[in-house]
Amino acid sequence: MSYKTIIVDTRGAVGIVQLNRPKALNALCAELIEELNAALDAYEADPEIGAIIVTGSEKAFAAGADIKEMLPKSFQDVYMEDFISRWERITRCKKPVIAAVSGYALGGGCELAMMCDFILAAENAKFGQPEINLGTIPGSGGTQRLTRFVGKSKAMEMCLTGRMMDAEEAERAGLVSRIVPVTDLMDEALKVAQAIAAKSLPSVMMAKEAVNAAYETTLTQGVRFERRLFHSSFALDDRREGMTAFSEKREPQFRNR
Ligand code: CO8
Repeated sequence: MSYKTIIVDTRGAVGIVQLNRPKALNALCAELIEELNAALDAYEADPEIGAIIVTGSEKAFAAGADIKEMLPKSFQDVYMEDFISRWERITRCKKPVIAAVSGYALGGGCELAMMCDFILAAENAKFGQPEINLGTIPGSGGTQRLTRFVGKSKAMEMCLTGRMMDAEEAERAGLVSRIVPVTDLMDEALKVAQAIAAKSLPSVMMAKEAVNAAYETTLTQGVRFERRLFHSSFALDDRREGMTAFSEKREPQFRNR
């Protein structure tokens, strides 16, 4: 399938989506979101793919929702079409999704990165929720996810002032998993995605589901959910293979079942 606003590529078991509207700093328009969702559907359905990377350009992961597209919309328009609900498809991916962020991740761009499973940041990455400067507020989880990642004080300051956070501050605050040099970003993202894709996919999916449950449940419920998934993993051939390989001092041969 050919796309106009994204570039897709696969490297072994890793599916890559590169946001590609360079003239608009990858501003997220409706067409881009539909294409991103289609690419995610295809990677989810492809048994050869074990991990997905979403990235942008060196200058911008994404500078937010497309302001020019939003400008003429009325309350009725956004309310009736439930504007932005289509943007959250990425949160329903069962396969792991890594955001490789270089440059600006602002507004919806920051929200999109936070919807991924973790964020790998280049040294020049800048995160922010500048919607307040446009007379509006974050609309796709910015006030909620950012607060869970970095705590109330920082999230509140960023949402009320529109201040950007650089990569170092984002790493200190727990928003990104780690920082790498700009030129190494894709190599590092691929390395970590390939390492994940080499594991047993059903156990990767269980681990992802369990970590995500930490955001939705109490500790007691979360631990119980984790225990049930842990027990379920004993039904996997891959669990037997992993433990057998350890005992036999060899690498496991996972078959995703
Ligand atoms: N929408 C549309 N066009 C944009 C956007 C955007 N968000 N950001 C940049 N562009 C365009 C500019 O208009 C410009 O186009 P042109 O050359 O035709 O004038 C081009 O990209 C280059 O931009 P600049 O000349 O401004 O580049 P600078 O390097 O000077 O500045 C900045 C870079 C600081 C990133 C600046 O472009 C900027 O402030 N952009 C807007 C950032 C912003 O406010 N983002 C929040 C948008 S609102 C939002 O995201 C709501 C979220 C809703 C939920 C989304 C769900 C995922």
